[in-house]
Amino acid sequence: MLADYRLAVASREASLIGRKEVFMGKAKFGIFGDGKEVAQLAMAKVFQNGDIRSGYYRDQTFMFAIGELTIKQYFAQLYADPSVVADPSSAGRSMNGHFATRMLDENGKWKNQTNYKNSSADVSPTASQMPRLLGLAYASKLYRNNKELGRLKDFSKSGNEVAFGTIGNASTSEGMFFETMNAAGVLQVPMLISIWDDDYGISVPKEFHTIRGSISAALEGFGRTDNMPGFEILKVKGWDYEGLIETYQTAEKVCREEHIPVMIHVTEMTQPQGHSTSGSHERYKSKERLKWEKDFDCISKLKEFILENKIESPEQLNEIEKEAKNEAKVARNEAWTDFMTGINAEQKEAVSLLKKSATQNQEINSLIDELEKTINPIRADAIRVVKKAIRILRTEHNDERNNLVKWILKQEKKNYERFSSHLFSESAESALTIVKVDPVYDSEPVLVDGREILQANFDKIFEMDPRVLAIGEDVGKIGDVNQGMAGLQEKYGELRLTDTSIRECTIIGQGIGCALRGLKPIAEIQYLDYLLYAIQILSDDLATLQYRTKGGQKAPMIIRTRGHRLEGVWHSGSPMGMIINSLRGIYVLVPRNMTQAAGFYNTILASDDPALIVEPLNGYRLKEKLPVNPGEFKTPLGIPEILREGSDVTVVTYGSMCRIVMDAASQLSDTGIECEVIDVQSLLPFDINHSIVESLKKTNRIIFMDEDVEGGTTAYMMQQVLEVQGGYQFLDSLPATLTSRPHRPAYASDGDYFSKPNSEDVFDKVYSMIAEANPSKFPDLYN
Ligand SMILES: Cc1ncc(C[n+]2csc(CCOP(=O)(O)OP(=O)(O)O)c2C)c(N)n1
Ligand SMILES: [Mg+2]
Repeated sequence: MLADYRLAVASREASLIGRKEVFMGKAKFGIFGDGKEVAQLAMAKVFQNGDIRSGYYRDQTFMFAIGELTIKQYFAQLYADPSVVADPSSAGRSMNGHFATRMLDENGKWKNQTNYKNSSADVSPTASQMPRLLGLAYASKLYRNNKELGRLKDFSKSGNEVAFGTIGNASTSEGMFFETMNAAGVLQVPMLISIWDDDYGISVPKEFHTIRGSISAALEGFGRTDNMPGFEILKVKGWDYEGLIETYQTAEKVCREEHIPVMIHVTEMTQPQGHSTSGSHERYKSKERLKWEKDFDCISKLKEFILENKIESPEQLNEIEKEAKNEAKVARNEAWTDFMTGINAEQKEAVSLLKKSATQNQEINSLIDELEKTINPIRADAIRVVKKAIRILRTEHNDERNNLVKWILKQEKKNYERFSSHLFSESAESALTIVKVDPVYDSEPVLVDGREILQANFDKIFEMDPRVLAIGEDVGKIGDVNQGMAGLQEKYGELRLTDTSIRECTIIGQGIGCALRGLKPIAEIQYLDYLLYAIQILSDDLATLQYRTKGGQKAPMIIRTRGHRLEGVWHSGSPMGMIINSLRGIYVLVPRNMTQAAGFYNTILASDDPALIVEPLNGYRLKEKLPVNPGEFKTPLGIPEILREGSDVTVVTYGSMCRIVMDAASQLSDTGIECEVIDVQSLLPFDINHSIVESLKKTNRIIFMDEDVEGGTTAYMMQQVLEVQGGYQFLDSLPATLTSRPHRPAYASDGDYFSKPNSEDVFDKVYSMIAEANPSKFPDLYN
C-alpha cells in the first residue's frame, strides 16, 4: 500500500510539473493522468505477463505501475524526444500520454509477448482504442479454442490473456464504443474495460453525454443474467482503494478464467488540473464542484485511509511524499538534459561550420548570434540558419560553403529517419521484398469462374497456415456473398472462417487486434462502398501503427473487399482517391481479375505489412484459367503490367477498367490507333521501377483512366508519372484523364453506362487525342 502511495504521489508530481514544463515553453502540449491514479494502481495489480492494454492518455500511473514506463521516459515523450530509447512508446512522434510497449525487436520481428506486459499504441481520436481492444480480446478466444494455434507459444498461454481497455466517460458516447461493447458481448471475449468517469468531457458535463447520466446505468441491458450471456458490470468509486482492489480482483478472475467480458465503471474521479494544458477548468466547474474534487482527490483519500488505519505515521508519509516528488523532478531533469544534449550538439556543429564560413560576412555573423541566443532551441533552428547562410554564400565556391551543404544533407538523412521512417514495415518481411511467382497452368488449362480461382487459393491458404482467419459479414456459412470462400468453413471450422454482425469498423478493429497478437486476419468489408464506415479506424489506427511507434508495433492484416463497378449508388463505388489519400501506411491493391487478386493475397500473407485488396466486383463469374499452384503464385507490389503493346498512346488504368480499355483498344486498332494499355495493379506502392515513363517515351502521349471522380486517383497517377517519373519531358499532347461523373453511379445498365467510363468514352478520348495530332487522317468524329 505504501509503495502504491509513493507511486501515486510520484505520478501526480509528474503531472503537476509536466503542466509547468508546457507553460515554460519546454513542451508544446500536455495532457495528464492526475486524478485517475489509484484505480490504475488497482488495475495494474491484476495485469499479468501476456496481457495487453488498449487505452488512452490518462493511463500514466498504470504504465508506471506495470513497469513498462519510467517517469524519465514519460517526460521524454512530453518533450518529443525522437529517440526510441528515450521514448519507447513513439520516439517523440505521439504527443504525451500516448503509451505503447515495444512489441517488436530491432529487426521488426515479434518478441515473446507472454514474457511481457504489453500495451498497444494509443491514438488521440476518442474511443478509437475500442475496435482494436475487441480484436486483442478476441485473439485470446481463438488461442484458447483453436488447438491448431497451440504452437504459437510467443503469443499466448492457452488464451489466458486479458485485454484491458480504458476510456473516458465522455468518449463512451462514440459509436465505436457501443459497437465494440455489443460485439464483445456477442463474442464473449476476455475484455476488461474500465471507464474513468470524472463526470466531464473537457467542459461538457455528464448530462449532455450519457443517457441517465451514467454509462453503467445506460448499459444495464448489456449485463449478463443467470441464463443469458452478456457483460459482468461492476461499479466502484475512483478514490476507494480497497473497493478498487477487490473489484479488479473479482473482474480479472471471471474475465480470465471464464472469458466473460467485464465493464468496470469507475466513478467519482477528479481532474485536479483540468483537461489539458489548453485551458483551465475553473472556467466551467462550479466552486462546489472544485471543492468536492479537492475533498475527494484519490491520493488524499488514500492518505486518509493509511492514517486512519494506522498503517504508517504522518511523518513517514511526508517522507515518502518528499522522496516521490523528488524522484519525479530528477526524472524530469534527466529527460530534459538527454533531450537537449542531442540538439545542442547539432547546434554546436552548425555554429562551428557557420563561423568558419563567415569570417567577413556580417549577415552570417548575425545569424550565428541569433542561433546562439535561441532559448530552448529545436533542431529546425539550426537548419533554418544554415540554409539561410547557404543562400547568402550561393555565389561562393569554397570548402566552407561545401561543408555547410554537406551538413544539411547529413541532417536531412538523420531527420528523415527521426521523423519519417517506418510508414510501412522496414523488416526483412516487408511486402516489397516478396518476389513474383507466376501462376502455373496445365498444358490445357481449365477455364473456371473467377470466384473459383479465389476459392481454390483460399482453400490452400487456410490449409497451409493455421494463423490465417477470415472474419466478416457472410464469410462463414455461405463463404462470402460471392462465394470466394464457399465450403471453407465446413472444412476449417467456425473459428477460422467466422460470420460477424454488420459492424465494419469493429470488423477492422477485430482484425487489428488479432494481427497485433500474431494472427493473420483477413477482415472482410462486404462492398467497397461500406469501407467508409471503417475508413476512420483504418486511417487513424492501422495506417499509423508502424509510424507512430517507429517500428515498435505492426498489424499485418488484409482488408478484403470488392468494388469499382456493379449496380447503383451504393454497390459500385470506386472512391480510390479517398482511400489512397487517407490510408498511407496500408498498401492499396487493385487487381483486374481474380488470379491477380489471389496472387496479392499470397504476397501479403507472406509479408508483415497490412494491405487493402479490392477485388473487381463484376469479375466473379468471368472465366479465367485455373492455376495449378494455388497458395503459391504471387503478384508483386508496385509492378504494372503491359496488357497490350502499342505505339500511339499509353493508357494507364487498373481494376475493372482494364477490360473496358482493352475492348476499346481493339476497336481503336481497327481504325489504325495502337494503344499501349498498362494495368498499374497496385496504387500504393505505385510503379516502383518507373516503368510507365518508359512507355511514355515510346508513345509520347498518355491518358489515365479510372472510375474515381476527376482529380482523384487519375490525378495521383498523373502526378506520379509526370512529376515523380519525369514524364513531362516526353509529352507531345496534353496529358489527359478519363473518370466517372462526379455523382454516384445511377442504377441499372444505362445508369452504369452514363455514369462510369465505358468503351465508347475510352475510344473517343483516345481518338480525339490522336486526331488533334493528325486531323487529316483522323477527322473529328462529331462535327
Ligand atoms: C474524435 C475526437 N473528438 C474530439 C476530440 C477532442 N477531445 C480530446 S479528449 C476529449 C474529451 C474526452 O473526455 P473523456 O472521454 O471523459 O475523457 P477525460 O479526458 O475526461 O478523461 C475531447 C472532446 C478527440 N480527441 N477525438
Ligand atoms: Mg471525462
